[in-house]
Amino acid sequence: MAVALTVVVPVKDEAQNVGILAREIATALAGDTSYEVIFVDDASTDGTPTVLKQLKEDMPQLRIIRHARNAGQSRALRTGVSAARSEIVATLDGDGQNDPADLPKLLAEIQAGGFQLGMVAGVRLQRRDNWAKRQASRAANRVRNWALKDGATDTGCGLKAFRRSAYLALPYFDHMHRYLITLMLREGYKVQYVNVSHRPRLHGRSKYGVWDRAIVGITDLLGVRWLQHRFRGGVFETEEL
Ligand SMILES: Nc1nc2c(ncn2[C@@H]2O[C@H](COP(=O)(O)OP(=O)(O)O)[C@@H](O)[C@H]2O)c(=O)[nH]1
Ligand SMILES: [Mg+2]
Repeated sequence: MAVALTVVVPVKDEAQNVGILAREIATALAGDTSYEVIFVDDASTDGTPTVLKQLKEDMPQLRIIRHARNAGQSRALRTGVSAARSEIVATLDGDGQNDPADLPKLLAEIQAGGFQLGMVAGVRLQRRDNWAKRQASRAANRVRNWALKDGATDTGCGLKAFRRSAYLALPYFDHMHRYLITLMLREGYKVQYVNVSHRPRLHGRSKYGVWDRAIVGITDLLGVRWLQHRFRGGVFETEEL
């Protein structure tokens, strides 16, 4: 069965968050849109699998895919996008910090755009993270923008909508989910931005620390810069009939 939209949610140890989030997604998309929701459980060690299984009993749109071992957020996203039954895919974080009520806005934008619009990216106007994370993120963004010059202001926002085929053609590497905007632009796609809300994490803890993120961040920046240079610009091809 084909659907108009697939919502992909990567989760690692979010037992207390997934139930609330799944219901919020269903509320946000109730109406005309045919959709499915794929939770990609990245080998959680808490009660996440049990909660998801229970949810599925009264949410027929729900699909659960489980990694046999922990493989990270980028890999979980790719697993979900690969499994999606629609060309338009939206993503959001599994901890409830992104508000599913923003999904219809992103969906409307990506549907209204032509095939050259690769992605609609959420921009969190007011971050609801602690002070240390906000400062670290601000500093990281400055370095990132200096190195990549792609105009992205909030690359870390989990709320995004894109074309499945465009996403699956991007080069894959661990942590690539932080560079999706850059990678889309590199292929010659346009990226549009939509302001979205952000909420505090209600349950569980963040999976990323400030320092581990900074260290892999430097290697990633160098790698992504290299990728930007080793490219001749996007090509949209036509077939002679
Ligand atoms: N699949 C998967 N998801 C992860 C992993 N680490 C974090 N996530 C998910 O990615 C989202 C963002 O992570 P979070 O810890 O909230 O990061 P923060 O908001 O930047 O503090 C949440 O939905 C997490 O459950 C991981 O190793 N694998
Ligand atoms: Mg979070």
